[in-house]
Amino acid sequence: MAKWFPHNVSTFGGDIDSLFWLIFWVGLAWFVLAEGLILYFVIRYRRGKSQKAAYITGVPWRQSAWILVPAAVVLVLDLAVDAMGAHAFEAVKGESPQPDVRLRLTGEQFGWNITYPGPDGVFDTPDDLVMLYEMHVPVNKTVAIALGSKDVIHSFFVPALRLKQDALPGREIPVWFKATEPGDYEILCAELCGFGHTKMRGMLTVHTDESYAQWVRENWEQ
Ligand SMILES: [Cu+2]
Repeated sequence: MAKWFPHNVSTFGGDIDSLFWLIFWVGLAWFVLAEGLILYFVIRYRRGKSQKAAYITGVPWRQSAWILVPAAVVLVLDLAVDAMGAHAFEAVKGESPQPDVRLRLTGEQFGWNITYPGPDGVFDTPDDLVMLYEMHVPVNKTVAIALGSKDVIHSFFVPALRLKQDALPGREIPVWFKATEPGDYEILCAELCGFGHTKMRGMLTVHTDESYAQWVRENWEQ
């Protein structure tokens, strides 16, 4: 069933997938139980000669239990999922590891602007390199992204990295990842942002160390 997902190529992707399956199985178990009970009651208490419909006047606590007990169980399961997901949350949204590559990513109707600080390592200097739709990173290196938006809310989504983060105008949100396999992976916008939303796609190229060095040589130095 894990074949539903694109192949995971990020260090925290496994944690995200485990969390997905945990929520999936808990949800499925409740779905089967609830629908099963409905079916059982429909058949067991169907109209027949032997039974008369009861008029329920209400016995507050005994009947409330039908709501309160499942609500308590749902709450306990919810807190359990939170507790089991804390590790994944900490990995993705907590303190990011020391970055090897830093870049700025700005969503715009309808594209992704990717800015590299260039050879001097400082943003907003003449040697910055700005690319549209193309992100190049080395494999097994920590990439730190300062994510923003020029206009409306977008959402940076790379399914293969199990990484999705809204991009908000007027705010810079830190995002990080470490890709574990070289290849080309699709970048999508996961927030309906206007007429060209579906065309707001880019490509993340994860290079081997040598091919990243070559890409830097060919693109950073004039
Ligand atoms: Cu968008």
